[in-house]
Amino acid sequence: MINESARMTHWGDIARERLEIISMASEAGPGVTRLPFSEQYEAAIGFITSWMTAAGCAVHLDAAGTLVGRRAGPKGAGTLLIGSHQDSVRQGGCFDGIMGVALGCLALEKLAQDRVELPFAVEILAFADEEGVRFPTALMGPRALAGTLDPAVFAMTDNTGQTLSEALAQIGGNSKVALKLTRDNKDIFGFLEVHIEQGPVLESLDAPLGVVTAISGIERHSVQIFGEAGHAGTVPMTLRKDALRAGAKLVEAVHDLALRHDLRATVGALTVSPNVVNAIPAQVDLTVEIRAPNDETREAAGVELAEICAQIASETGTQIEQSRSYAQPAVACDPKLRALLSNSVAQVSGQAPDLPSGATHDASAMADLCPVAMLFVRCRGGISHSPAEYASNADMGAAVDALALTLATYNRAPEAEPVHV
Ligand code: HGY
Ligand code: MN
Ligand code: MN
Repeated sequence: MINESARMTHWGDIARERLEIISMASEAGPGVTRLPFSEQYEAAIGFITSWMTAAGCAVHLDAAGTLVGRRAGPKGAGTLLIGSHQDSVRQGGCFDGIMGVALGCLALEKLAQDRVELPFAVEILAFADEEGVRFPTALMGPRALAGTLDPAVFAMTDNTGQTLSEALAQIGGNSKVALKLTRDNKDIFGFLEVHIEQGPVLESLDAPLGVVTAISGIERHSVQIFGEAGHAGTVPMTLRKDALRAGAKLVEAVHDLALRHDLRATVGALTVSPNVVNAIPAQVDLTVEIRAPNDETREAAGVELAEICAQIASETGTQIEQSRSYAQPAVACDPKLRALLSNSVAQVSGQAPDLPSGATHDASAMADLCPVAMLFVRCRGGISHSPAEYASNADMGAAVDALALTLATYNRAPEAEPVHV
């Protein structure tokens, strides 16, 4: 359990209050469900605008649906970007993504309160779609800024048949203009993302904060298994072509694949048709997601998945179609920004553990624009993508202090490696 430190953190309390309020910008049901370009997304825009304004920023919504809060700096001094995503998974927690936006704004508020002038501009970015839950794509906002956005994504549809382009236009975005949002990387000298760890490492170290070394790569496969519908009472077991039996074999085989390659692999979504008690499943559609800090390992596992599908198809008399629908390379965090963050974290919390991120983030795509670094905040029980997700006020307050210190000391970047206290 997290032993709440005695330290009452003014900033952590404000963060809690703001996150509790914005968590109501959600569909009904357990936890937070805030999908991109939905009415919940638009409700959240109002709250985040007030946070950014309180942080002394001029606020605008860009054509990709990213809310941008800019606090100007001396002319030509360059810009440091801070941000994360405001969307959530279905029935997710109150912290994933949005906490990074809230704490970024509070760090600017703290600096203003401490009368610290920054020798550069800062932008707080609230990206619209990091989770990729509504459309079969993700990271549109950071990719627009990095100039790596694939125009084909705008034709992708959600489960109602609405295209990404239509959904974006509904909130005032514009897919054509979004393709022209590429930032000049000479002006942008870094992107910092604060994020709940979504894992148990910091809690196991009794550390409130940690600094990310690298972000795992990810690939997603869609699999369709075609069997033969039939009467559950009359078709002998030996004559069946049961799509769900093949699916069950595949779920187990994916688990074993992950153990063999020491990576993470998940069958997260699965549908059965006709999905009735007295008919043999004729078709199963499922997704396989593979993640690893090393791209070669991940890609080798992706190739092996195809062989596994072929093997199961012949064992069960079914037909299996599998294709890779999404891929994102692993990203190393920038050594200089990491050193800066580590020094601040060490000063604020007495220790600065390094750790990799198994989850992917907006920083994964921002790395195509500029150096990136991530500050992790302890996550109770390592639980995330769940209503039970929790970060303490004390830890969020420590993150605000560490982020503010990092901004204030940016120009005195340490030459040495990160300080380990
Ligand atoms: O899936 C992820 O790693 C991120 O939460 N979108
Ligand atoms: Mn997430
Ligand atoms: Mn996230």
